[in-house]
Amino acid sequence: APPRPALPPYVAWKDAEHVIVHTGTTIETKRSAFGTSIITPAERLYIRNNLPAPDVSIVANRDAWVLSVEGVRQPRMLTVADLRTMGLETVAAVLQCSGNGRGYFASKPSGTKWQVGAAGCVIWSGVPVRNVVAALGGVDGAARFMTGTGGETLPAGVDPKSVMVERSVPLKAMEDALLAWEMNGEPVPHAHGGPLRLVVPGYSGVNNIKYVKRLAFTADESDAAIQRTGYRISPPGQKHQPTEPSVWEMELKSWINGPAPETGPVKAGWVQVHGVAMGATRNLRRVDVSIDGGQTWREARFVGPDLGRFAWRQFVLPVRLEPGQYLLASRAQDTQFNWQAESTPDNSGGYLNSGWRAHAIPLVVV
Ligand code: MSS
Repeated sequence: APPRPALPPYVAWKDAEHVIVHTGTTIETKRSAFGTSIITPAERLYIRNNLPAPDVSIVANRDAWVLSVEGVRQPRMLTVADLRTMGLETVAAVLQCSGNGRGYFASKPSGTKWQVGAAGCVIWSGVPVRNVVAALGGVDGAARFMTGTGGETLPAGVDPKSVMVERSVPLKAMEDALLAWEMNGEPVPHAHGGPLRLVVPGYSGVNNIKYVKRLAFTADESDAAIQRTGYRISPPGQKHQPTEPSVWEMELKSWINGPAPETGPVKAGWVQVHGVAMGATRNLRRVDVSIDGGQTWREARFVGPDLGRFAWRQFVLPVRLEPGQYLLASRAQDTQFNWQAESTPDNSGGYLNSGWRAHAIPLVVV
């Protein structure tokens, strides 16, 4: 295999030993590096940039960052300093790239071959979008979508619509959305969207706009390519059509993080099989673990605090294992009795892979 690229300068502070650098704009957490205490540290959190990140000077004076709020009765430019006076909320939420798990689709869709590590569970603090909207007189009557625009400087000589990071989500997502300036107890790192990020809990990564500079309540979805013809669920091998479903809400999903294949064989005896489970937008009811690739299942135990429906939960199942080969799998159930799918239909973008079978991992016991 060719040597992995080194961490690029804008994320030189990441924990190189615990991430996989696919390219300068796609970096994932190793399966074995998630730990068992729910929150993903910034140093291990994945990175995905559709455009090169803006210059780090944008975080020199965080309070001065300006957000334009449009599609409300009294549109206004607000600084982060203004936003800090308008409310405060904290939410634990899974941040997961739409393409997480793409590497497990049989059709080998083009794009980064993410395994499980284009995801993390982090705690955001900021002002609820609904507070800001209320302070500006409410949304414009015609609005059906909430549209966020990234603060990147666009490359010259190309149609801005073809490259800009601008995503629309259904207006109802506003209820849970935050304009966040803090992540895991620190100012949002520049690489993760500081000074200000639009956080849409329950919605896949791409909808969580970094360095957000414009928040608009719009009658139509953005006509940027990333919205119109990007991030849609299309049949394998086909181009995305603007009429196909957009990648918005995430799916019920779980996977096992340990023992991970990359840490090698384990000794016979008691093994603590552990992983994470997310309900996307719903609370979890239970998680089952299998050591025989899904032929038989046993209920695992949740570990640690329940940080709410947008976070993931840690689970464990102690098993006593003889030497041999095993195939570890997990499947989650939400409080509405939905089970995690056995497999996700293949799609051309390789999005939202949540099937338990594809995420199973081998374990060698010696
Ligand atoms: N934002 C902006 N502004 N830009 C870009 O590029 N990307 C996306 C989101 N947001 C972007 C944004 C994506 S796509 C993702 S995942 C995310 O982000 C990531 O995050 P981090 O922090 O991790 O890096 Mo896929 O669905």
